[in-house]
Amino acid sequence: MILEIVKYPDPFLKSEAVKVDSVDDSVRKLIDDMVETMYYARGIGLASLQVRDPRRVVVLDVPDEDEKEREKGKNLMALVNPEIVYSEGETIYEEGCLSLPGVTADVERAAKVRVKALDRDGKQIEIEAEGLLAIALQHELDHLNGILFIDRLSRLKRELVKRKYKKSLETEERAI
Ligand code: GNR
Ligand code: NI
Repeated sequence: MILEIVKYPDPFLKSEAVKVDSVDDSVRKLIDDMVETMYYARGIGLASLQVRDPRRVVVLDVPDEDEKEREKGKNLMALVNPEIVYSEGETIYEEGCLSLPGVTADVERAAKVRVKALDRDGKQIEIEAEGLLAIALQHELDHLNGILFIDRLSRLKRELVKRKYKKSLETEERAI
């Protein structure tokens, strides 16, 4: 089932997602719906708060750098209760977000991360990532703590991006 994506400035995006007690069928249903919604929206990742669900779940399918056409499902992962256990280095990447369509900005993050989580069977897993996957993991884990990529910008930059976003919403309304 395709779910509606919550858009900024909806206050739900600022809430803190809650830990999942056990990975049961209802969590697997949420994962499946989030995967379907992520592909429908052409995102590389999606966090539960973006579909108005408070449970700590993220899904990702980040294409390989040498991948020309996106191969659906190739790098698909679902993470329950994900936590960053180690990070190193710095990198800057131009990020976007399905909850703030139409705007992007350069965001500074760790270059490498190790993430601990549960998979869809409730099994403990650990992922080591660099490149775009490391960036997307940090972007999605931020969402679970109510943090958007614009919150990682300087105040001036953030105000500029917010103004641009609000302007694009207004023109979108006028076009209808
Ligand atoms: O689809 C997405 N692309 C993206 C590009 C650069 C950095 C992060 C992302 S995540 C985003 C999907 C999304 O909003 N996930 O929360
Ligand atoms: Ni996002």
